[in-house]
Parts: sequence; structure tokens; C-alpha cells
Amino acid sequence: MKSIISMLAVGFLISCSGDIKTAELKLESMQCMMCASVVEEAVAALDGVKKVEVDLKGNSGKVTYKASILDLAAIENVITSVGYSVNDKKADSEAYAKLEICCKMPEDH
Ligand SMILES: [Cu+2]
Repeated sequence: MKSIISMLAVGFLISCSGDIKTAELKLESMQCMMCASVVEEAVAALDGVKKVEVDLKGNSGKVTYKASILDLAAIENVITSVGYSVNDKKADSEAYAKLEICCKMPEDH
């Protein structure tokens, strides 16, 4: 089932524009709605991002972007720069230190 959906998605993207990519984001350090909206807004503000969805409960996200303007590393960098970890990249420690207490990892409470 999943492969059928992704085949359809790939077909759709190619017929639409070869330049558009979708990437999954692992967002393990999000704690609350505020975290989700901070991450979402930071990514949405990047030039070349078409769409971003953050799933707080799933600790994940999905971003659709123009590959000619932006790459995944730049998207990951903006997320770490606002204090959250993404995929295998750690949050910027200064930005993380400034987060509200409720937005920090449970072990730091
Ligand atoms: Cu939070």
C-alpha cells in the first residue's frame, strides 16, 4: 500500500515539475504545540519551501521544496538553529538553552 502511494506521488511530482522534492524529517526533540509551530514557521520562512507539515505526535515532519533553490541540509540547519534536533543533526546548544522549559527534553526538566 505504501509503495503504491509513493509511486503515485513520484509520478505526480515528475509530471508536475522535476524540481520539486519531498523530504521526511525526524523531529525527536519536539515536546509541545509551540515546538511544532516554531519548527514549522522556521522551515516555511525559507526560500524555496512549497509546503511543510509537522506532526507533533509522530515526532516527524514532511517538507516539499524546490531542489534548485534549497537542499535538505539547509532545511535541517534552520531547524537546528531554532533549537531542535532533526534527523541525525543535533540542536544548536545555545538556541536549545533559550527554549521554554516545557520545550526541552524531559531529561532536562
Ligand atoms: Cu514546546
